[in-house]
Amino acid sequence: MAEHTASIVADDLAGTALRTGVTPWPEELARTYRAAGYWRDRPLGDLVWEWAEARPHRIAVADGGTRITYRELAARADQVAVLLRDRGLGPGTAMLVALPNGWELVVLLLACLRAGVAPVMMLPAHRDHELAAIGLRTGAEAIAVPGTFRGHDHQAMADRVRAEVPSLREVLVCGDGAGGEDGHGHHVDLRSAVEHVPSADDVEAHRSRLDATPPEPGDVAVFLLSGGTTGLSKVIARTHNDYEYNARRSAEVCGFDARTVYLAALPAGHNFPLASPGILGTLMVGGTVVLVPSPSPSRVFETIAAERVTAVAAVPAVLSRWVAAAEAGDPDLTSLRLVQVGGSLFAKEAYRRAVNVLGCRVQQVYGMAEGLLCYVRETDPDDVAAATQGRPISVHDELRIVDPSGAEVAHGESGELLVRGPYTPRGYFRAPEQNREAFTDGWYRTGDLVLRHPGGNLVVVGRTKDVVNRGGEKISADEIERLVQAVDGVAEVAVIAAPDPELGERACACVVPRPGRTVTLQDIGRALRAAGVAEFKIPESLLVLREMPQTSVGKTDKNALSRIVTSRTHLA
Ligand code: AMP
Ligand code: DBH
Repeated sequence: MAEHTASIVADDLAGTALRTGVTPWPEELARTYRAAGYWRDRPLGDLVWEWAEARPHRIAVADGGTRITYRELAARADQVAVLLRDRGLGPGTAMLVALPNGWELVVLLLACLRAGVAPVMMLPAHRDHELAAIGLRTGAEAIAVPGTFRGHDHQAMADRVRAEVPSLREVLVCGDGAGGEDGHGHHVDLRSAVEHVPSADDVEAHRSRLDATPPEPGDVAVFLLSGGTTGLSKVIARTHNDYEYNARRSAEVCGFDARTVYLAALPAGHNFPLASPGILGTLMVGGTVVLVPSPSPSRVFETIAAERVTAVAAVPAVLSRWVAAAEAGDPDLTSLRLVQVGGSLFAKEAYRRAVNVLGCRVQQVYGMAEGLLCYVRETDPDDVAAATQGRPISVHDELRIVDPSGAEVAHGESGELLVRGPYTPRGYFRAPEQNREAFTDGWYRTGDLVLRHPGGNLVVVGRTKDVVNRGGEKISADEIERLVQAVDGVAEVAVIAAPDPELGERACACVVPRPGRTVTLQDIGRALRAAGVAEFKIPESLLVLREMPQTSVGKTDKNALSRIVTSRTHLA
């Protein structure tokens, strides 16, 4: 009875709850985007059955021994979507999703889209600190976690997060031991739900129930995280209209088609493997998505050979590991047509080596969860492919390259990139303060320094934003500074990027201890771990100072700190 009531409530939800945090595009631009065919006014969930009907028996998802056809995928997604609706989750609600790559994640994502629940794309590496902050920001009502993954008890963590986030009611666990044995009886057993194959009658009933109350195309389809500029992690609301275009146009630009076998090796919570073109782009064109939970070279090579993978995305740090391993061994990579690389700077030399060793096309990608996607095109000459990060996917992507005063720089000069367009949202979700800094009249300030290559592509030459780009994983310096500031014995702190041969950058904490006190890297690590901070964000080196270098206007001089740290790294 209680469940029945909940389902009625969820099915009737207007979906407006999340809209309040979303900055809409101006009407005039929205009209332009519709007229140009970018925005199709169809919820992403509608596509699931369109795909299933166009190609019911093709393999949509392959993961180890599990192979799922497009029809089975739709049936399972609906099955889980109905479970969500029965739990009171529907349009206007959000769910933190922190599952590792696997077929279950794809089913859950599509289930969310079918039910109108906005998945908040977390990473399995996130911990209490990130989950709670993002849960509060989005008002998430559910969280989906693995059971135990890489030795960490995600179920117990989900319970702790639930205690901190008042809106959070439902814990869905995709793993062994969910909902029973060990005192988590209230958890929803997601594994059984994704594994259950519904009867033909149930499939029809689920489908018509879900079709009756679809989300609005301007609603939030997916929440992505930004490593962005200042403060706590920001959330980016991507609408059905803009994200559908994002994936569809990416697939077109990258030449994905029904023969594409795409390997999701980076965590699917990232925009790159999710929709650039990634998982969504592959499903849209009838290809097959293959997933691995870790991008280790051995696992990736085995999978490429076994599934005849044709396309894969990597960040430079991961790709360099693959290239080194491929040089040392002799993996069968003959099926590979395309390796995409992006997320942080990829050196020209690394590009050349990757092309030689992998023997396939290597495509640089410059993208952001905030929207804008740039791809090198297949027709670009080799020197352009080596030295640039591509160009935007849409003629309606508007780009400005500006100097610190906001004036446009001369052609070929570098400056900060500002962007707006049909899939670049006009503000972060529920973050008016950060939006004042990061958005001007709908223009997103990327914090990236770029210039135009003579051929028209963009070259990323640096950044103005205060982040550490650790192998493509962005860490906000400001967020870590707040945490380190609270560590016992710390008087002052600045977090900077220390150059690293493997990951590009790693976080370095520069600390002035309180008088008579010492602070060690271990102290910082222990305190941040106790605060439930994700491991990848914990500073990996420490510079102890008697006083903080300051600029002439009395701010911490991070350039001076970088010089000290870089010279020390060179000595080491
Ligand atoms: P996020 O805002 O967390 O999605 O991260 C996007 C940021 O990653 C961009 O604004 C750039 O700073 C960086 N980035 C992405 N791709 C590249 C690339 N190919 N080269 C250099 N930086 C990149
Ligand atoms: O770094 C990124 O965020 C990124 C890189 C490449 C991205 O979001 C994307 C492609 O879509």
